[in-house]
Amino acid sequence: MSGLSHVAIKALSKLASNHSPLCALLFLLCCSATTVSGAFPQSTYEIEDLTIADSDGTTASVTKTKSAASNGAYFFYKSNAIGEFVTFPIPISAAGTYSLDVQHHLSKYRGTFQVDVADTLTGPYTQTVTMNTTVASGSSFPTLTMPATFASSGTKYLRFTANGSNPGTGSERMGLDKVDVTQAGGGGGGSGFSNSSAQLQVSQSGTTFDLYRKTFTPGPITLGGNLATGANGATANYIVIVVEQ
Ligand SMILES: [Ca+2]
Repeated sequence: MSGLSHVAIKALSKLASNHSPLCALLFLLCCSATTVSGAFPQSTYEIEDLTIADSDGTTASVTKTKSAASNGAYFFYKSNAIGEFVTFPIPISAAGTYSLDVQHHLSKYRGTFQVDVADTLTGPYTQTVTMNTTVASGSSFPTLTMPATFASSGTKYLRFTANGSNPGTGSERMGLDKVDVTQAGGGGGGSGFSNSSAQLQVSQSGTTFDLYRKTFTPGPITLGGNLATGANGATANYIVIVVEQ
């Protein structure tokens, strides 16, 4: 089953239990769809679920469960010296400028780190951003935003390198929770939607819709006009699919 079919089924399921005007729109979309092609990749990656592509060799690293973490868990990298690193592959669906939002664990047992990206596993690693925050107490999961530009689609590499100790405990360990990958521009309704590379064809005219996605936190959502700033190649209209998470 394709990712979009799964989305459509979830939308219909929601329609059956809640006859709101928004769900009626979802129903119209599902009945019109005849063909779905292309992948529908995630734009959120739980770091504890990613496969390590490279590291300095630190082996005592584990997945830790914590209710406040995204998906209830994060990846604990037991780096104990500045310069130790771990690298993960990240799929990028299209060339362009992105925001990579890295959610990480902050506590007195976490040091600081930098994030770099590369087109190949061996580098060069560039576009560095640095997480400079340490705390003496408490536990939280803040987000570090990393702008990144990719000249091509495909597998890219995200490297986390310990670059400072927690002054209270001397720890250089890293807690890595998730990465949200959002392409700048593209998608009707304004910027911030990432291109899924999937397309939707409708029966009436053979028109093709490019599918973009974005994750919102609960609350009111305002979508701009079809040709609002950030639109990329939009024409007549756009359709919204809502998937509850
Ligand atoms: Ca997580």
